[in-house]
Amino acid sequence: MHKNWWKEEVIYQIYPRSFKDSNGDGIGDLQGIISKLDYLKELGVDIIWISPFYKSPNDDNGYDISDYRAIGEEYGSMEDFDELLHGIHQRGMKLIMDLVVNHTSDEHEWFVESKKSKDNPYRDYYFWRDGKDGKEPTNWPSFFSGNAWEHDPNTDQYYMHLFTKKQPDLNWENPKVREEVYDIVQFWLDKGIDGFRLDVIPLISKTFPLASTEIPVFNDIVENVYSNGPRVHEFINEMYTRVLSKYDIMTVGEGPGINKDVANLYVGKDRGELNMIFHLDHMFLGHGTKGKFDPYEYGWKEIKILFNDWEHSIGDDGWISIFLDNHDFPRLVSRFGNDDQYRIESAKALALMIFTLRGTPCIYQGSEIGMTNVAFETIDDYRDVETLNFYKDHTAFDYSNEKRIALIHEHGRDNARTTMQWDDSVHGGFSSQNSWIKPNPNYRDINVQKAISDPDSIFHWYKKIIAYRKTHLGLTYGNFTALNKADQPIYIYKREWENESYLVVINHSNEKQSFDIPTDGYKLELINQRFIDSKVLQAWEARLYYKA
Ligand code: ISL
Ligand code: CA
Repeated sequence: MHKNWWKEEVIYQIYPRSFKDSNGDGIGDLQGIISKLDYLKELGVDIIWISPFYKSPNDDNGYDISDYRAIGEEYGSMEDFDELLHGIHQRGMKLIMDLVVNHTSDEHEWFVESKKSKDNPYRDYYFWRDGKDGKEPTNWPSFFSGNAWEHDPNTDQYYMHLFTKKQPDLNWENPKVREEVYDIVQFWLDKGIDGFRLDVIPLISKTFPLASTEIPVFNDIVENVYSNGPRVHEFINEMYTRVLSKYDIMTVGEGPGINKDVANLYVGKDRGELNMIFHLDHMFLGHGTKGKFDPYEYGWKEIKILFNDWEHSIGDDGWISIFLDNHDFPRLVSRFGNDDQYRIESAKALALMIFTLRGTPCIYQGSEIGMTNVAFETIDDYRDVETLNFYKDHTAFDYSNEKRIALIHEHGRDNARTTMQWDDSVHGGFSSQNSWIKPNPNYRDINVQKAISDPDSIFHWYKKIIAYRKTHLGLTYGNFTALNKADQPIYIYKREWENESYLVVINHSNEKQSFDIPTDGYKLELINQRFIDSKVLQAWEARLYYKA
């Protein structure tokens, strides 16, 4: 197994709009992040990934960029950015930025030009097509409701947008577009950042001719039509050769549509592409024909099989990140754990999994204190464009309003986007004023201040495991073997490296469970609750054993 720093370190994701507001406008900002760097250092994380804070009209909270070299005014200035980067480096941490180059904002100057006329020099930066029989050029569904083509009356053509209509897709076939992107990448690397998270990177190469599809299931369309296009590896490799390879940095690709069989084409160690991916297979579990708001039932059996299979396929050649939530999905304790009776126990058990499966762990802000999903009563309190579009979409979803709200409670992205809960003061210590999105009312109970003062908190458990992982390289490099059948309500696996062996035992159920895997010769190093019986696990009990 090849050694690399980015395998040994821990990533922490910040969603800047919701992390910390420094100036009372209700929006998180760079000075807010700066004021919390000591907190992150204390937690023990190494690599800070910040979701986009470039100039943007914020149709999709910054994933629609109108100027790649400017900081969004609500977030601060370039001086603030320099101060942030310096503050991170001074504390021995690293910064990776979000690179969103599958699409731009429709307010980016390239698109403003492109829209002007059919012979504008920027026309070919995007995908423009004539309609078909007075309708869209293809039947492609966008990620966020409706068709993926928007009509422009001025030139009577349609442009492609796989996300919202304010996020037109860039045409990577055009060498000028690729040059522009590499320039942007170089601009930020020359500022001294430590890498990128590449948004929807498998989508950058389209398959021609752009044609309607018969595939009924949305995720299958993503995998087979939108992702993994014929030139995707050529493009990524070109970016690597031209810029990325010249710096000691890390890259992590976000991978909708990357399945375990093609993953190593992106992250195999000799491919000259990416260091690791965030694959979304476990995140997309339960997404039915029309996506997340058309759910089907799944359970831990599917989750474990998926993790085991991925470990197998990636093998010693590639690398992935391990995470159970981010800004696009529900909170991990609400989705995979029990955010009611066993909130603390289950959040700790899931954390043990994140830090002991093979891959670089990634924590999403607030999960280190066990933040939960939110359930706003009315649609007026929701902000996410995906949620709002779904609520309005009465053609694709024949649901009552109650059903819509119930589905939003369970699956909406705003679950992860409520403001960070710093203390129990009004606004949860996030801001001195009302924020752009309401806080989760449980901030009076669940907050950082309280977590830090309680030695048994989820926060201190995270801190302990992170420190342990750093001094036990076997948890990074060791091989992985699942030891129990996937249909049992427990997850037991081994990690082995040189003469070391680690045994992880997790009860992912609300009931007691017994287990019969031998632990002879092992020492119990970490346990998330009071030890009662070596062979009986309490609800959501999690243990880490070690033997050398
Ligand atoms: O959120 C999702 C499910 O509804 C995902 O399908 C998500 O759209 C997909 O993983 C791509 O996500 C990334 O690109 C989007 C942006 O909205 C997300 O926040 C980002 O993580 C477009 O840039
Ligand atoms: Ca602010």
